[in-house]
Amino acid sequence: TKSLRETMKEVIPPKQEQLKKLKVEHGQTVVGDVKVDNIIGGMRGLKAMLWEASVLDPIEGIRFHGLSIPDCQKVLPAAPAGKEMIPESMLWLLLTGQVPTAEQTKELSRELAEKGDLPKFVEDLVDSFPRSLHPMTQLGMGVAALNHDSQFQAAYEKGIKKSEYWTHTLEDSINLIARLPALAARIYRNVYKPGTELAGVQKDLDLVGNYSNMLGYGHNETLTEYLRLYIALHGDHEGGNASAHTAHLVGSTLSDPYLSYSAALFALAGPLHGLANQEVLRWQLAMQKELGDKISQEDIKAYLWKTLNSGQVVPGYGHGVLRNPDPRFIALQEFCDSRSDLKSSPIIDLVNKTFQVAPNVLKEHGKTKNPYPNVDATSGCVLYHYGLTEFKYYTVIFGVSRALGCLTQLVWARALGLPLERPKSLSMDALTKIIKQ
Ligand code: AMX
Repeated sequence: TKSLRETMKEVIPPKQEQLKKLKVEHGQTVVGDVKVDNIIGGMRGLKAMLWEASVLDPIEGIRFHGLSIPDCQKVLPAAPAGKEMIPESMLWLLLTGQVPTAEQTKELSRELAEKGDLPKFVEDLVDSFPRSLHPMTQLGMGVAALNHDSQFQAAYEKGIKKSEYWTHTLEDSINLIARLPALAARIYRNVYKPGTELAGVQKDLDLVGNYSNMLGYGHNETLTEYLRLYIALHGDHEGGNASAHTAHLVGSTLSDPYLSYSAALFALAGPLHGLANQEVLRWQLAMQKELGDKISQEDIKAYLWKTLNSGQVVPGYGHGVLRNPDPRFIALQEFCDSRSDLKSSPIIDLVNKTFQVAPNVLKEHGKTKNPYPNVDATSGCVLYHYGLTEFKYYTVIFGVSRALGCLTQLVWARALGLPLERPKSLSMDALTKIIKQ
C-alpha cells in the first residue's frame, strides 16, 4: 500500500495542471459581483478564496472532497476497536482527496504516536503559565513555540526551490498534529487537575485514543469514540470561516505552519466562532435550573421567547452560511441516540426537546436567516454528561480538530504556489467616489 507522501506526490501534479488550465483559460472569467454590502458586511458571500479540501453547501452542509458526512461515516476507517471515523482517516481524505485503507490509517496513527511527545522546553513553558490563563491562550502560545523545530523555516533559511515548499510544510503539519494531544492534555491537567500525573503518549494508540487517555478518560470508550467523531467532524468547514481564513492568510506570507495555525487558534478563541459551544451549555443548564425536572414543550417555548425578548441570541442556532439543520449536529445526535446512557441523559434530552421547539419559535421571531441548530447546539453536552464539565476547555478540543483542515490547506497552498494574500481595501470616501462614477 502507498504511503501518505507517495500518495501526495501522485495527486499534486494533476491539481497543478488543473490550476494552470483555470488560470490560462478562465483567468478573466467573472464569477460574481462585489457589492457595497459585501465590503461593509464582513465579505459575507464573496467568492474570493481557493480552498481545496471542503465546500459548504447552504442546504446540504459540508462536503469533504465531495463526500458528505454520512458518506464519510460509511467509508472512513475507524480505530481498531471502534466504530466512528477517526481524525487520521479524515486527515488522509482532506490531504489527498482519497479514502485511506484501514492499513494506511493505522500507519498514520503509528507515525503520529511516534512523533507525539512535546519538546522539554515547551512542557516547561506551558507549566510556567498561571492556571488562570485561558486554555486557548495557552494552546496558541504552545503551538507558536513549537515552531522552534520547524522544518519549513530551517529549509527556507538554507534556500530551497519553491517546488519543494510543500514537502516541508507537510512534515511540519504532521509533526504539529501529532503533538497537539500532548499539548492540549497538558494544558487540561495544569489548569483543572494540577499535581496529578499526566499519562505519556502510547505508541499503540490512535491520535484520539492517546488524547482521551492523557485527559484521564481513556477508560471511557464511549467518550473516546465521541471525541474521535467530534474531532473528525470539526476538521474542516471550508476556507472562509475566521480560523481557516486566518491560517491561510498568515501562511501566505510563508510563515511556517506552527505560526500560521497559532494565529488561527486566536481567531477560534472568539465568542462568535469557537467559543459558542460553551455558551450553549451555559444556556441549556440555566434553562434546566429554571424549569426543573419535568419540562414541557410549552415551558421551552416560553424560555426561548424570554431569551429572545431580552435581546439575546439563542445559542447553537443560526449560521453564517447554512440554511438547514447542520449535518454535524445530526451526526452527533445520532451518536447519542445509539447509546442508551446518552439517550436517557437529562441534558441531552433537553437539547432534543429544544430542537423540537426552537426552529418554529425562531421562524416566528423572524430575524435569523437560519432557524435551525448548528453543531454547537449539542457538541458540549456529551462532554458534560461524561464529567468533562470544564466549559472553558471545550474550544481547545475544537482547536485540536481544526488543525486538520487548516494545515491541509497550507500544504496545498504551497503545492499550488498560491501567492501572498493582499485584498484591496477602501475608505468610505474612496468607496463613495467609486459609487458616484
Ligand atoms: N437567535 C436570535 N437571533 C439570531 C440568531 C439566533 N440564534 N441567529 C441570528 N440571529 C439574528 C442576528 O443577530 C441578526 O440580527 P440583527 O439583524 O438584529 O443583527 C439577524 O438574525 C440576521 O442574522 P443572520 O444573517 O441569520 O446570521 P449571521 O450570519 O449574522 O450570524 C451566527 C451567524 C452563527 C453568528 C448567528 O446565527 C448567531 O449569533 N447564533 C448564535 C450563536 C451560535 O450558535 N454560534 C455558533 C456558530 C458556529 C461556530 O462558528 N461554531
